[in-house]
Amino acid sequence: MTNPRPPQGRTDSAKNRDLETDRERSDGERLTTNQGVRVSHTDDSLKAGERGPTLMEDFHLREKLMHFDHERIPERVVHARGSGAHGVFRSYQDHSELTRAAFLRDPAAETPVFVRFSTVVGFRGSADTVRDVRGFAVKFYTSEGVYDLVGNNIPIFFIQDGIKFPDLVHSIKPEPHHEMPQASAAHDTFWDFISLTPESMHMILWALSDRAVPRSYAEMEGFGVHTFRFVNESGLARFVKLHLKPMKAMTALVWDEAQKIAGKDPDFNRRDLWNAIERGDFPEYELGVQVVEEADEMAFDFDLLDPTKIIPEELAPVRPLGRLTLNRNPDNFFAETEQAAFHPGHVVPGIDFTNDPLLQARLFSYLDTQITRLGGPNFAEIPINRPTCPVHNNQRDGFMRQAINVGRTAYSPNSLGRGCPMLTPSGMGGYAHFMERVDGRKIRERSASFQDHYSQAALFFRSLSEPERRRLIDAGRFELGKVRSMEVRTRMIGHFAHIDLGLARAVAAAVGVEPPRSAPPPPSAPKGVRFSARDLRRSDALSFDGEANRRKRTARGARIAALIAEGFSADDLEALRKAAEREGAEVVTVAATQSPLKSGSGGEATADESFLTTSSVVFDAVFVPGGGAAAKSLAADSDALRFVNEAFRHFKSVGAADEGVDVLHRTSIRGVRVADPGAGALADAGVVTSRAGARGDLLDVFFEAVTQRRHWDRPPHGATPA
Ligand code: HDE
Repeated sequence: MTNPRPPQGRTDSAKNRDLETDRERSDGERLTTNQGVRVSHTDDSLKAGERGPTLMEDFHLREKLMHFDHERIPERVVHARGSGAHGVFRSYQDHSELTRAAFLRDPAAETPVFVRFSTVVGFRGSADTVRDVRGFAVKFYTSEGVYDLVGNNIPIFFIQDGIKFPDLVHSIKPEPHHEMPQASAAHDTFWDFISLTPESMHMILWALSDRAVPRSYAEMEGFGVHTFRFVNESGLARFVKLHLKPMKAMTALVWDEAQKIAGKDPDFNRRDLWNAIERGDFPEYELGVQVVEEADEMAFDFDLLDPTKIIPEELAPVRPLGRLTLNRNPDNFFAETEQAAFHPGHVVPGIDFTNDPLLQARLFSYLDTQITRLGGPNFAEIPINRPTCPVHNNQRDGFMRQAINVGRTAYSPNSLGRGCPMLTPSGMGGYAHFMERVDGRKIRERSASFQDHYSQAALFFRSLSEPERRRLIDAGRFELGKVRSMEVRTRMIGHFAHIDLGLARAVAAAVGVEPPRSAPPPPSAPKGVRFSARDLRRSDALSFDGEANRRKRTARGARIAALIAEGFSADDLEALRKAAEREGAEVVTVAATQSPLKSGSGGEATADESFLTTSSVVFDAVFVPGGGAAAKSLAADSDALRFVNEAFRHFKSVGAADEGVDVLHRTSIRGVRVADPGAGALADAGVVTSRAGARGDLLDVFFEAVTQRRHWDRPPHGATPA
């Protein structure tokens, strides 16, 4: 049995990689049947005469069709659309004090990982850029067995108890009578359910925020969501919340852009992940934990077992544990990404559960679902799911069993097999569950400590910057605007009023609901708590415009479109490319066609893309080099003008050198200043121009603008058609 391949170094480009693989394959490989018999002809079936019927004895035809007829498996009931990558995890130091998990104790050890990112609602072929939660599931192949961290990019969930999960999912999936809409929450049944489920309000605000439209999986956080336990060698347990923080700053798409990308490049996030790994710009994250002592279980003004609550970082900082690096693309999507089976119950010694009722239900569901999806109980034997350490137990047989177990004894205790496989005492590495004391009556009830549904939603809203709040309100207007039932809209506005009156009024005004005049008073803080989230003014980590995220912004990985036409300035383009290379950004030339064209200095160039094959929505910035003739034709080309208008409207950096500035004059960009003839670099709201060529300060200022990614300080875009 082969275990997951160890990570390998970078290859130069996706193209080279495919060629290499094809070359390897062509090295003497012969077409055979599944039984290994060499095939001499595969284009015509065996017939009785040239125009006669096909013969049953054509074993090659029968096998080929039989296999094809059965090559689909059921997609995941949720998180069907996903993309995977291999990588490694390395602990920063020995964290024995916190946990006995070996992979967190040895900074010299590299633990292989497989990560799968996903959207939740859409079918397997749906678009990447829909408004949705993103799954962030990590499989650590540790020396002590597989540990799965099956998390999301939002630190909380819609419901507090797993028994409501089928209801939640039925409400958000396409409506059952006509199976519409695809991959979208913007329809009546979802908001009907939500408006009757106040516990979902905190999650709803996150789902309406930028978090639900990530620009890149490399620029997104991951969270374990539930409170788990870390247990150290001496049996000391602590509560932990797991975090994965990207090394890059978090970024998002704007909604108009996200919807357009869903049509122009539905694989946008998948492609971004694949390309980043191929070019060696490995996505990296820091695994960290917030730690709460067992004695402090009741010291907060929310319940640690309630999965609709965060622990604000101001109350418990995130302690960095180690670095996760994604450095190898899968070889085969189906074999690896599709067949990966994650399960929050896959834990290793040192990691344990709590009584969070959502987590407890998950511990059943994931094992159960794989039986339908992967065809039986032996899915742990599929290469992507196999531990890297040995597996010995008395589980036997079943559909698709791969292991050939030897010997007579498949039971324990036994003496005929010399007691094997033997047990490992907990002191020697065997798993032992934390001995939590449990005492209670059997009841179907929710704890009173789970009842505050609005305070943390309010904390989230007030932690956002003004532009973030505007976008959240717009998302609320969009989603509720798609809901036909006025009753549902009105109920939702009622909930929003509990969170923030301004939010409720702004959404109400757009969806025909009477804006509420006053807000219900916020719940008073429970007495005697030591750590209060309700009393926090704001929490920096919740906002993309927060201090911590702003510090991480760079231009690395940014994709810049350079618009060119016959007569463009090759010097400007070259200078742009050099500067981009220094910053780790990528320049893609775009022209009216992909036929060769001449630069101003007579050199020949062919654009990477044309206005037909690409669109400004898949770029982070646009730049127009100088060159009189080029500027003239671009200024007369409505596709070029739309390209720039759209980038402007989506708050992206727009740069232009020399005559390139004339192109900007022909666009609908208004309300920002551009450089005068003969003047050096001028930046206004992310529009960076110079009439002194694409050199020196222009490019410095342009890349400074690209580093900021979006420029929310732009004048209202009402006049910019795109
Ligand atoms: Fe999942 N979830 N979930 N979920 N979930 C699945 O398992 C489920 C929840 C998450 O890339 C399914 O193998 C229940 C929270 C991710 O393969 C299924 C409940 C969080 C993935 C399932 C939850 C998640 C899944 C579907 C409430 C964040 C994709 C296919 C009790 C912490 C993993 C499968 C991958 C997938 C059940 C809630 C994350 C049906 C019952 C909370 C990232 O078993």
